Amino acid sequence: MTARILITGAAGIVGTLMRTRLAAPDRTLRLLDIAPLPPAAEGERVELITASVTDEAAMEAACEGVDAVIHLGGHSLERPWAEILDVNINGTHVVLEAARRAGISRVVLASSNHAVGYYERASGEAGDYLFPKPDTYYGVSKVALEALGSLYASRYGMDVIAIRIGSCFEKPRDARMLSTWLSPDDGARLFEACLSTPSPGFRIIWGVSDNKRRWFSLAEAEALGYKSEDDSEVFAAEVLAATGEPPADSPARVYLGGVWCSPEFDTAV
Ligand code: 15L
Repeated sequence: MTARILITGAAGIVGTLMRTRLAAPDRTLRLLDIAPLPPAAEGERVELITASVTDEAAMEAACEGVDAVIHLGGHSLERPWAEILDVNINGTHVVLEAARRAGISRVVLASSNHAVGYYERASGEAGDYLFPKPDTYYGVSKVALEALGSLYASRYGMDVIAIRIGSCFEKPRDARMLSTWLSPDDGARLFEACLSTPSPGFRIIWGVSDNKRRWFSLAEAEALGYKSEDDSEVFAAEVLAATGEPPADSPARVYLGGVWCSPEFDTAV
């Protein structure tokens, strides 16, 4: 059991879903975010830090006495290039460098399906280690995050796992998410596997539940000990009745990244 885990971006959607699920009696979660974090509940073993992942001194202090880092921090949606560069790309460097200086050997990085969003679904199951094909600046930042993770693993011998997360929400929200959904409980199972698997070196894995409509490989995640127990199919009727299926030729249906591949996601115009 990893005793003290630093979670960046802990006030975000995934961070919030993981806060209760990664809690354990013999573990302290050090939660860091620039946004306000709900105070500790009765008996909850958490330490709360308000800081940006781009703040080198704050990140160095946050890494003291930590056994592993789960880096979820950064913009989770498309933003103008300067913001992505600063928070997502530079911020990931700051986090990895702070972890290295503190002697932390295990880092789990939140990558995204948008690192490879322009792959067409028609090309078959998306394997592990798919070559980058980002759909946005956000997607580019996730490719950079993976590259930084690889560098820190190769150069410093750290164990770094980048998870290309599909869609981690309480429930799938549209037809695409019936394929890309990572249930919160499976998310916790996946993070636990990433924290405990012995000497993984550098890996890129998919973060997805074993959905009947799944597009992404589970092989590399399962090789680390992950076993999904959820399937979005239980929500299929409800989701399709509420949102329907987009037309077959729309980006939402053609690409792994869905609507992120449409012109309205171009922040340069
Ligand atoms: C992501 O990477 C986003 O952070 C999240 O908000 C979702 O949009 C998700 O991808 C997705 O593709 O569903």
